[in-house]
Amino acid sequence: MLRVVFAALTFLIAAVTLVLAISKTADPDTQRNGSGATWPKSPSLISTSADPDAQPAPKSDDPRVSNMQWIPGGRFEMGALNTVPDEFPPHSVELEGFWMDTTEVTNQQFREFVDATGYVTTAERAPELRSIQPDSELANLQILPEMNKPGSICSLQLSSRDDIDPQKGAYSWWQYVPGANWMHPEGEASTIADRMEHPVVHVSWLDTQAYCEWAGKKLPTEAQWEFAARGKRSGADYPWGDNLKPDEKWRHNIWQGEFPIKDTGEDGFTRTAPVKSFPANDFGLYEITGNVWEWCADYYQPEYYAVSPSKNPPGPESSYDPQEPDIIKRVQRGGSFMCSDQYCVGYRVSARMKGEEDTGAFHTGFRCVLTPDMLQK
Ligand SMILES: [Ca+2]
Ligand SMILES: [Ca+2]
Repeated sequence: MLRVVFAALTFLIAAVTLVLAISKTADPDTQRNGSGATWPKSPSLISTSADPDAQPAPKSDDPRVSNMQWIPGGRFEMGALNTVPDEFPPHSVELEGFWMDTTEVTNQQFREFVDATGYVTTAERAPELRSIQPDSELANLQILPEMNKPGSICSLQLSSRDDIDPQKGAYSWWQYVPGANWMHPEGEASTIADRMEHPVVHVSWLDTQAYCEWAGKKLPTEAQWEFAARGKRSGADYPWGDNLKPDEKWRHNIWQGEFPIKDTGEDGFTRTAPVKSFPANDFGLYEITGNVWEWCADYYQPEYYAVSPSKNPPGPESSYDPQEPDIIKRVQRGGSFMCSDQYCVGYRVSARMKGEEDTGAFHTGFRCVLTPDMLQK
């Protein structure tokens, strides 16, 4: 029995490496302004051809679509210039229409799934290495005995910058917490009793597959996710446009204040927010950015955009993260309440993240899609 601690550490490394990637590639003069993150623009982005009136949703009595939004097919420019290398190159993608969950999957919905199936999430099981590439030498690693307990990854509350150990870096605040899981988001003493309409967290990609099988849905491809998040605003930084804080109002749940010392909660929340706390995007999707990261179906490869097919791209056939080639990773999108303009800026609609597929965290959840071919006949 091996795994979770190592998985936790690799997840954290992924977060740190994204930050490093941004710091290396972004021009500080154009990365931010006083009101938040403003990024160089991709020139000549084509307009999305998505038009709800042009492609109405197929008529269906299927109950699964009752809490979903129809995302009409269309063509859009996926990716971005001058941001993080794995968002390059911007490329034209054409998608067929699909339905997407109106909100992130909530604790209430996940409770119904667990009650119906008895499913036990990876965070509740004994640690085990499940996301190692075949034939990797890492398969022989052993987890430290003191860490060999069920649990998941949480961010600790720091009291000052002095709490950051230069040797440990991000590990100063990200830690593996025994007993943390979807029912106990901050550890054994915490509860979701008053958070049933919050997004479920601490779910691994493997957990999402079990949920999808029960719900008769599937995870979005990365292309479906970005198309849906952009709405009809091709080329914009955020689902609503290019201004992070239009009319001085926060439009999604992210981090305000000095990261990672003090989240002022100016947007109303310092942890997860109940779904539908912020305005929906053009397609009627709530919290598509911010609140919690959302798992996608795709394996992660940083250079996939250079070879991606233009129509309904399914993602690469295998995982390859050059920074950790032995680890099998899947894509995450949209950023979370932990994202700051001083840090990962993962709430941009083109921003990509990666996670070990058997590892969740207290800021990671998901939402599902349904395609017309999946409708009940
Ligand atoms: Ca917040
Ligand atoms: Ca989200």
